[in-house]
Amino acid sequence: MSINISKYDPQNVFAKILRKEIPCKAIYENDFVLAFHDIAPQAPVHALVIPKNPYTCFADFAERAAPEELIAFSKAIAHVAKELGLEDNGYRIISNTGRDSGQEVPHFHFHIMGGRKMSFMG
Ligand code: DGP
Repeated sequence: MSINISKYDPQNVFAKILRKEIPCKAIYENDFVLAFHDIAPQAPVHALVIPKNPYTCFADFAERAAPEELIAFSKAIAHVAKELGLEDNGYRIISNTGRDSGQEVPHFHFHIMGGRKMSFMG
């Protein structure tokens, strides 16, 4: 599937989750951020952290987000990883950006994965 990261699509699945049009298993929420469990986990623990504002990808977020939003997002990732019990053994955070990365959902997000030993790429 080819995604368009130059223009935000308000019908993407994470926009629908933010509008509560479809459910999610929420983990954490504040004014800027929502975190929830991935529907197709690639590890024993697999969460997604998304900003509430509409950004298509990491570059869009880095360029347009306010400083307090950037800070809140970073802190939320660390907070959620700790809440999920990943702090001691460690975890992986990744954000796919654009077609070649495999980004499927065109609303910027970070994956948090843990609960098993990771190989280099998987
Ligand atoms: P990415 O390929 O980086 O865009 O990852 C998108 C992730 O979103 C993928 O791991 C599966 C997850 N996902 C897709 N649709 C849904 C959904 O409806 N609910 C939840 N919780 N996760 C979803």
